[in-house]
Amino acid sequence: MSFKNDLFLRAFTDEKLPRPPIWLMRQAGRYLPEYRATRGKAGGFMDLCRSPSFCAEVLLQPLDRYDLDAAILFSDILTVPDAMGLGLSFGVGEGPRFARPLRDETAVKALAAPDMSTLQYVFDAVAECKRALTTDGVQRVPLIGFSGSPFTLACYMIEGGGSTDAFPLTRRMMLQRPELFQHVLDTNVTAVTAYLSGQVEAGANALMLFDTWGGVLAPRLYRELSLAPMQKIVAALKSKFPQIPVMIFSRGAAHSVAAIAASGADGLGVDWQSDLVDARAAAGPHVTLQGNFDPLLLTTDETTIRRELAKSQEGFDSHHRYVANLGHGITPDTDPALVEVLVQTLRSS
Ligand code: 1CP
Repeated sequence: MSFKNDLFLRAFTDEKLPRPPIWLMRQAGRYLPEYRATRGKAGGFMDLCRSPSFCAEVLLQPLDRYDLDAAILFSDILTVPDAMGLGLSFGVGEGPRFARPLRDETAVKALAAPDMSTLQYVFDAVAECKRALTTDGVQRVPLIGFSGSPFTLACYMIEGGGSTDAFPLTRRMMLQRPELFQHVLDTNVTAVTAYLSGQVEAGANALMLFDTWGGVLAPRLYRELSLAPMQKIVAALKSKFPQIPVMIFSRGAAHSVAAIAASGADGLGVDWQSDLVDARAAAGPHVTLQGNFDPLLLTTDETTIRRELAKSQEGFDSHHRYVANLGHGITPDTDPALVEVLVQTLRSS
């Protein structure tokens, strides 16, 4: 495969780059009017995810507007528990809901990794996204595939949706019925390994594990119940696909940067509540760091963005093993014009 722009993949080598590559978590999404239009055409959010051609359409929208160095598959982390039969739905203006969350022993014991054919629509979306990025055999930018982490998926599967209170039902099962919780994690490890392998086979050039909720755990439990399962996945993927970079993004886990860096992952996401300089000191020089601008900056103004970007990179070598990104996903109230300011400011850094 040849790339028109492979800067993102080169950030996973020891090469000194002319500038840091840039992409933005949730770069395709509700802040873009053209995304809202496509979603309207598709029907609901899951209808969008189930249509490879609509996925490719929204994947290209941020790339056509901004000068970005990577594309991310358009899908969601909750496709995997949906394929396990938990019954995912998205109400209008609401977060995700599962009709059959894992609330008791019977439900947990019945849980099994899904047949990957139920997720064929995601692999088809990867292949279609790849086709949409490619002209005359040359791929515009690398394509990132992704999954939720076993722990983060378990949070949604047990709670039955999002939580504003650190997933109390999930943490109660984890504390009181550790063997049941472990079964959920083990099932997720098997499912996520197969799911990400399928994405690579369909054409993904790099992989990312989104561990949005690992940071609700105390450091000891984070390492045991969030990082350890991710490490199993990373080991399996690296033995099958040694050339594919794998990144871990654990939000709120600054306490464990050194452990994440030692996990075998090629890169780690730094959240907006951490410092890049501290993360580099803890991670050492051989792991790629990605982050960590506050997504809220994209709802401020040009002067604030320029000032904060300069300050947050002081004393940090952004040309070596670094991918510029936000420290969490773009929010729906983002001003698309400020995304342009951010990208252009980073381009000249
Ligand atoms: O209404 C809509 O159109 C749906 C909004 C939306 C979008 C655009 C959801 C529902 N998911 C997505 C796409 C998505 N989700 C992507 C691909 C787009 C891109 O990055 O360009 C990715 C990588 C995700 C990952 C995801 N989904 C995470 C992990 C990353 C993170 O931001 O923390 C999580 C936690 C989810 C669950 C989810 N899906 C959607 C929502 C609103 C949520 C959060 C639910 C909650 O806990 O409140």
